[in-house]
Amino acid sequence: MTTRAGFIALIGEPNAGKSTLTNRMVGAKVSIVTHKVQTTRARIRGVAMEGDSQLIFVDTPGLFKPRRRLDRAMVAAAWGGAADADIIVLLIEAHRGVTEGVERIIDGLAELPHGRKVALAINKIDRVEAPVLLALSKDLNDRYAFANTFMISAERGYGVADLRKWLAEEVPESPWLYPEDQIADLPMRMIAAEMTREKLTLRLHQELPYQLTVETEHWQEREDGSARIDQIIYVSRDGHKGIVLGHKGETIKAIGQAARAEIEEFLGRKIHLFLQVKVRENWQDEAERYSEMGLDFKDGN
Ligand SMILES: Nc1nc2c(ncn2[C@@H]2O[C@H](COP(=O)(O)OP(=O)(O)OP(=O)(O)O)[C@@H](O)[C@H]2O)c(=O)[nH]1
Ligand SMILES: [Mg+2]
Repeated sequence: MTTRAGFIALIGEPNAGKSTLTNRMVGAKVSIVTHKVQTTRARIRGVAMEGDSQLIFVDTPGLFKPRRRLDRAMVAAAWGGAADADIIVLLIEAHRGVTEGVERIIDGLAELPHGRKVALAINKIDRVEAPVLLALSKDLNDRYAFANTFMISAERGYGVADLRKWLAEEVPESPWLYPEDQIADLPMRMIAAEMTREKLTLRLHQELPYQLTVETEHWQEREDGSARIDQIIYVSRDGHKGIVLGHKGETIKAIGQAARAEIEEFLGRKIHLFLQVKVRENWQDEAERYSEMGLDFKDGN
């Protein structure tokens, strides 16, 4: 049997649907998804099998004009993921078309190692009519020599099977790189922290989700098969702590319940989740916070 395996980087503007597509390909939620931009902060690998091919999807942070140190580290992680991959899939939002951000990304593609294969996936086709799609596809293919173009809805699953089949043929001949039953390449403590960050992002407004980070501090297995997980939510201001806690601690309680339910579902066993909020004014300038997130601190320079 000839086996194949390769890394497929999913890149695009924030909110394009990269994490949704990763999860759909893997068949499980390995990367968090919200309706807000800049949800994913580091590279997250999800593993999928298609026939004799192992497809390792590299979900990346969205590409945007970075301002803060954290932004720069995120964008560097995304381009780094693209540079290391066997195949790149650029996700575009069908209803937004060729934005300034998309133009900038296409310019960036020219700087990748020569001969890198890039496919185009126009996502969210459930939101537009067919003629719009055809015009958009032509416009984008005039701008860059994509190896192939797919029209998909990551959320509903349209067109995803075609994309997956094509990728399975395109990845290089290689032994499989992960055990067949592995679906993610991210420590469980990080996945658990991400799940809590997702609930915080969904629940808190405006800038606050961007001003916090979550870390799993302790993970203790218990004899009854359950686990106790202690996490710290770092916020940058005293006022933020109050908002995260909420009146009589109601906000943090709801967030904790939602996160626990999701971690339990992922692990298939009982979890006791304890959340603590700490004010750490300069967490965005601390190298350790970045390594906990899976980012390179130096990239933020
Ligand atoms: N209508 C529609 N919505 C979609 C589709 N795919 C993703 N979405 C929604 O788009 C939003 C962003 O999805 P994500 O998967 O978090 O996007 P992302 O590219 O990972 O975003 P960042 O991590 O912020 O870069 C979510 O609300 C998704 O539910 C789709 O095919 N159709
Ligand atoms: Mg994402």
